[in-house]
Amino acid sequence: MNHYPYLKKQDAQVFKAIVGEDTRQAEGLELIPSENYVSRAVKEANASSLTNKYSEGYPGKRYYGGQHFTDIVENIARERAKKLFKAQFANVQPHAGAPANVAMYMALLEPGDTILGMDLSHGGHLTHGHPVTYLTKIFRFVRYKMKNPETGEIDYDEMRAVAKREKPKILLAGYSAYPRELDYKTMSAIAREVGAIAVMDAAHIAGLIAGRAVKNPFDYGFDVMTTTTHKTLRGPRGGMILTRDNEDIAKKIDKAVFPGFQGGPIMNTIAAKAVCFGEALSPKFRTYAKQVLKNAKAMEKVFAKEGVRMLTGGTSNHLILADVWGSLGVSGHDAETVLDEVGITLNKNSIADDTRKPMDPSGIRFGTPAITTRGFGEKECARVAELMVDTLKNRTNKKRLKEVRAEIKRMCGKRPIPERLV
Ligand code: DSN
Repeated sequence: MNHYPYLKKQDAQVFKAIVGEDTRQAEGLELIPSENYVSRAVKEANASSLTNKYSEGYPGKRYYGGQHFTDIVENIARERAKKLFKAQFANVQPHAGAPANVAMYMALLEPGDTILGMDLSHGGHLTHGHPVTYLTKIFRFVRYKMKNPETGEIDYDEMRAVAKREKPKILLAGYSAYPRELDYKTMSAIAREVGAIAVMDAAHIAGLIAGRAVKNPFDYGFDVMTTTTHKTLRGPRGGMILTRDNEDIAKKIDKAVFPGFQGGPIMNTIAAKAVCFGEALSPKFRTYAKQVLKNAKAMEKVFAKEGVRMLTGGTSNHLILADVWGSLGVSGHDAETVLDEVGITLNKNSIADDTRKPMDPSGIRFGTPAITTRGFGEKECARVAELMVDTLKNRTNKKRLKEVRAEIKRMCGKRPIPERLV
């Protein structure tokens, strides 16, 4: 079926590339843990006439006329987001996760202030203070790490000592490559002891929090949560900032997002966020979020049986970080390439204190949000994990790679990407 009749007639080049991507997604397995498939309803909202509208400001307080329907849409998104995450305030305008973090820093800090966050090589994110970002020219970042990469245990005594010494204004939880839960209660207590604001970057696990499959940092005294909306939350590419109950903080965040940092909100995306939040409020989404975790556990079991080292010993969330260089003698880059060849998409990833370079590190990172949306259960996920190890062990055997590719295509055929999610 041709979903793009006008595009096909008008612009054959772009049409061809988009259809190519549609086919790639349909016939391959998406294991990048920060990706997912949105519903047809989310796509329709995202492709709507709202893309034509400028709406600087917030509902009821805009700088341009014609805002009757944009106000309705943004208010729906805000109300649903608050309910999902148990927050009193929501700003749904950040264009993505990194802009959400930048706006949050701008709202809560002065230049030169200190942030205590997780080290990138131990699972943190670039915006948590990696030297390659411009943020490090403005703010001072200090880091905490895992005490033991084999268990994932964080040294909270050390975190407390660093917080007392460095006096951060923000104590930042959250990560993009850490497979365990953090101790929000202890982190929140440390933040209070040093007068810092406790912020969670929930970009990766927002859907798991919304689906009640993991803990909600707001239940443990966190003040602010930033997130993306397109990962486990299964919405359009975008960001959001939630404030638990402090109106003063919420006002500062609104001002920092607009006019402080961004221009006009992307209103078609905000409509798609509203639709996604509506889906995430459904009981079916809770079942989905729990299944994401069960599926990751099923993959963990296979990797453990095959003797592949997993950072932190396994997973308690949606992702696994495997040391393929240490265990199978294949680098992260080469693993990513050969798995791509058989139709499994994931990403190379540095592991804690990696001795290899970021573009060819020791690890791979993969997860179950997208294949769970596709309807895969534990048995199928275990089979996918077996095929991954098989592929990595037989990476020079072209005949075997072809057989694996064929099996993956068959699996995808049995589980097409769904149009309806609730
Ligand atoms: N690119 C995202 C991820 O894959 O985790 C983080 O920004």
